[in-house]
Amino acid sequence: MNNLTINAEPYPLEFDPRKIALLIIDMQRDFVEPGGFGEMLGNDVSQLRSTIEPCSRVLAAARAANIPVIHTREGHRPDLADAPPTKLARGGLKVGIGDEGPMGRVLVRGAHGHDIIPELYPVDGEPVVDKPGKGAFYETDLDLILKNRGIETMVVCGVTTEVCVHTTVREANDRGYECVVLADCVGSYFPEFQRVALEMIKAQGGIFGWVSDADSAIDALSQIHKDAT
Ligand code: TIU
Repeated sequence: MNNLTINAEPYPLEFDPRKIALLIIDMQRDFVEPGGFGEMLGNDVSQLRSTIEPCSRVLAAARAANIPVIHTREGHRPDLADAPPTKLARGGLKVGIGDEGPMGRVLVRGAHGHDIIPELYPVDGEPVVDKPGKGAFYETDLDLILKNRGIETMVVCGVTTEVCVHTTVREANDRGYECVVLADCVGSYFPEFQRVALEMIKAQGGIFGWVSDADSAIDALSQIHKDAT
């Protein structure tokens, strides 16, 4: 099958439909529901909830196009051995990482709050990458998973735009992947950070990626014929 394009900024992104994946970053209760890590940090988590509907439409389009879908979750082992002491201490939180919160232990694997929200829950065959850091490549097998599937381009959704999405897209860019971040499918607790974070990605000719939106991505994905992947 011929290459396709996604309408994006700073210019349309051409991709090989056999080499594209959807990456959904940290759409966990801990970030998008009250009582989780995001709220413990002092944030209004309702700021992120507008991402859920467009994300779920892109997820459905990716599944229909039969392209790989990979989910990530930020969090730690129950013994916290993979959590840097500096991260545990950061912010001097009353209820912080590893402590018991309304949704179980905050940002700990296996806790209710750590899991992905039901609206975007992975199905069989969609890898879930558990990451101890903000970047999805740091101390994970994401790069191996992508290489094994021949992935070169990623459509990126998730939270938060200026933290885990930015860190991951920067890491991906340095490894030679091309990322297109969907503006309405990524969210920040801070409207100003959302705006500037997206500007930063696409500035300077797309210094570390592209920016598009759910409808444009769905348009492009809908052109992928199921049997071509
Ligand atoms: N606090 C914040 O904005 N984000 C995080 O701590 N993690 C992610 O972005 N997933």
